[in-house]
Amino acid sequence: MQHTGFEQRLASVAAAVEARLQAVLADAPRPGETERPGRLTAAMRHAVLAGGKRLRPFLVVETARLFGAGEEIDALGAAAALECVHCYSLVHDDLPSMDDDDLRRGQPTVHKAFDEATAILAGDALLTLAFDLMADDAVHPDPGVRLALVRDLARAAGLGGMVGGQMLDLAAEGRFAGGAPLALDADAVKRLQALKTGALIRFACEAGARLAGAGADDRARMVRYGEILGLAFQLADDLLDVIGDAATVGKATAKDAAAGKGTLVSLMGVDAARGTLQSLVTEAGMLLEPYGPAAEVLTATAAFVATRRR
Ligand code: GRG
Repeated sequence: MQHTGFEQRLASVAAAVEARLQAVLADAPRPGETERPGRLTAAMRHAVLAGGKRLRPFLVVETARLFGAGEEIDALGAAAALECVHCYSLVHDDLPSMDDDDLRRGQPTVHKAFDEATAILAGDALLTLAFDLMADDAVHPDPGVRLALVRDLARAAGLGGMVGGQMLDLAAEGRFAGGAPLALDADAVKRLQALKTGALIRFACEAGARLAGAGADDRARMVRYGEILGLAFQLADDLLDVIGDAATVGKATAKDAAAGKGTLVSLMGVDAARGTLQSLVTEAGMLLEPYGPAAEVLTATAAFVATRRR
């Protein structure tokens, strides 16, 4: 697939998901709500609508498309739900007690633009809104499918997923052991990252397949594709921290080295990391081969993730 074709498709799904997020984050209460505190809604909008690549929603939509999801399925609704979880994680990750960042997507972080208490609540409310959206009748006519998505999202986001990974990450920085960073080996770093960033990406790929009613073999293939993509995503993120500049990346860089944090890039070096990224893209392509041209967009996604600049 041509690079421009891919970019157009990414931009078009991003615009569609953004319109959906804008609608669910309107000032007016949703059915079943009586009131929406204005400051909290504004902070949630700041967290969600200030740009972002919308990679995870894109994966939901494109994997659903690959397996032929029909009109009766609202993949965009499921995608918007997942993006709410992602945005909540960024808001909480930026808090003074976590990464203490002032800049995200080139904008002030939520606790800077508002205040810390509002940022905590905005994150909490985005997380719960995500499950509201995922459980919506419109997402899939079969309640069993919706329930499976809610369960899988909870697992990907929680103790054995992203939140657990964040805890391991803080521990690796030496936050709970008297201050010295832990010297993790590559395997330990990979396990940490599979939870912290990998779990949501993997969920995105499986969710699209589940929405479209793909069989167990296809779902397993999408899970593996999601794992490869998650690894590549994190490796690229670590590379950007070393070689990117804050203006392009949209957030502070060189933070890992400053925190004395071991990453795959610090363990293997920049050149080996680039080589590994290339191998991951090749592996993703091989995995998608059985689907032919229909999967070109997912192959292009792997290349995009590996070479991204922001
Ligand atoms: C605080 C519960 C909790 C979890 C935080 C995801 C996460 C866990 C922290 C984010 C810190 C970070 C920079 C991780 C590296 C990978 C990552 C998630 C980058 C941001 O995701 P992108 O690049 O962001 O998809 P955009 O802005 O494009 O949505």
